[in-house]
Amino acid sequence: MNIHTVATQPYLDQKPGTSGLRKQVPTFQQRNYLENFVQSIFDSLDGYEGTTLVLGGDGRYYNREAIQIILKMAAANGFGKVLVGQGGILSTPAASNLIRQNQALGGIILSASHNPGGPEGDFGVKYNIDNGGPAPEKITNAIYKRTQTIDAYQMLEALDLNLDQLGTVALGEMTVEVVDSVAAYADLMQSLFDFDAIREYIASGFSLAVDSMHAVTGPYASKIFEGLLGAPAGTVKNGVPLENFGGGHPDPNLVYAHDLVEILFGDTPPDFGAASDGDGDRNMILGSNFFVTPSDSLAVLAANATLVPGYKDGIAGVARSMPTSAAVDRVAAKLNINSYETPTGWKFFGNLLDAGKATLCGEESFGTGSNHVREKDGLWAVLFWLNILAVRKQSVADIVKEHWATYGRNYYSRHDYEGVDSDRANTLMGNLRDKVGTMKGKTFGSYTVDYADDFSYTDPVDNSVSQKQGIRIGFTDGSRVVFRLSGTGTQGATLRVYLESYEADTAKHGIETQEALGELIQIADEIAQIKTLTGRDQPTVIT
Ligand code: VG1
Ligand code: CO
Repeated sequence: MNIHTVATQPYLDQKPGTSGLRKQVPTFQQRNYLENFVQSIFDSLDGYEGTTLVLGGDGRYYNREAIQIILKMAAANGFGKVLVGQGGILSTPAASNLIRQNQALGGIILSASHNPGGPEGDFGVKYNIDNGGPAPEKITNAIYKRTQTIDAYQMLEALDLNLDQLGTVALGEMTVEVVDSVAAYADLMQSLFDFDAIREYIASGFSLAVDSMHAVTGPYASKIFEGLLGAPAGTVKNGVPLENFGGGHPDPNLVYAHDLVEILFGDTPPDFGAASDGDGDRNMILGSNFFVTPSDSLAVLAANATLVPGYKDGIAGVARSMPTSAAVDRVAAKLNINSYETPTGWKFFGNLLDAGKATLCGEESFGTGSNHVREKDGLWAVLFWLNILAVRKQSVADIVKEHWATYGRNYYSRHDYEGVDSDRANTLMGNLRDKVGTMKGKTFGSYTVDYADDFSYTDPVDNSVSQKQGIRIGFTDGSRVVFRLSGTGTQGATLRVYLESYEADTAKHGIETQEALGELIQIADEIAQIKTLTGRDQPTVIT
């Protein structure tokens, strides 16, 4: 065997963000850049010799090259086996499932999720641990620390493997198994949902459109919706994964998934529509002429969970990221279960899921999931909705409106200011941090501040503390404004402003969202001086 120890020098910018290390492709293509980070992952793990690793990505540009490099490094470092998705394809939830099913030590998922792909687009590397979930901060901090001092990595000299051929081959002393990217995941879905009921409902005329946005979910969606559930050919749009996602931005929201939005808000809309993001862990749910906010979606799933076979005995608890609306908290209160509030990013749900404290989790950013894996799961959420619809046989809009009538409506919107100058964004956040201590009791228009802080989270399982997770300003009527900077962007800064206001009165549930939040939007600008400091008149993206 020809194993080389290759000398290298640290790159100082390899700090993982909300979801792994994300950089522009040319950054990753710098000499030893990927190798340094991967070796730093390995160096941060204990006892990996002889263990199994799962490897795959969302199919974006540089996916295949990176997989060949990582396979040779894993072989040189003494891993026993790597399970790699066929063609290098694994959605994030499918990778999480494979890690769990195969008792792997962990997995490397190559994705920058919703960020655009292509030679000038973004690339990313995430490490997931043995529970199938994103590495917690303790590990990402250790990886980052290692990247600061790394001086060598291990590399096997070998020919590239054929990633398209299913089966097992040797790479040095390591085994590489190329596995079907979809099969195990599709089996898992069938164990959770009533596929017969959904199939019958579709056969009876219920119509749907699913947009994979030329990203990783294409093969999964085609097999599940058009194959197993018998939906007509063409139900899955943009179902072929492309290295540049067809030039699109695989972010399932009203702005970037506009093709699907036009279909669902068109003249002859189907009953149901859904879109997925780049790596398949997020989802957008639409009905005929109706948009379900992700926060409401989580609440509806929680309230209807017992209609679905996999959750028929009820849910132990729910968890939501801090900026996610409190809609699910109201469901939890009624079900008499706990609702946990965590920082942004799926890594904070892992302990709650492992400890059985939460069964369903969700984020306002179109991410929903459960204890079936340890990642958010876009197609799982779509199937959950389809199962509920097949049982209740009502429209999406009616189900959500009934939900509001029962629990009240949490009007909700996120305003993103993308590509803002980093210094200005940091000034804005710094100013807010300086202010929060003295805001309680102050009034703005018709709102009075009930609390204001920089969110800090103490994990109830391992007591680890995560600070500075976003500025929260809560008002006495339950409304909120939250400010934080994105941890997934690669250029400048993205300011995210989250707005929420609660309305109990059913007669007032029909107001347009931006109108309902109008006064709060102004107050957010007044408090944070958004327009002045960012130099922007309006957000880049409103979801
Ligand atoms: C965003 C979302 C967050 C999500 C993260 C990763 O992070 O806000 O809720 O968990 O993306 O999702 P940020 O730091 O940019 O706000 V994904 O689908 O990109 O893995
Ligand atoms: Co994603």
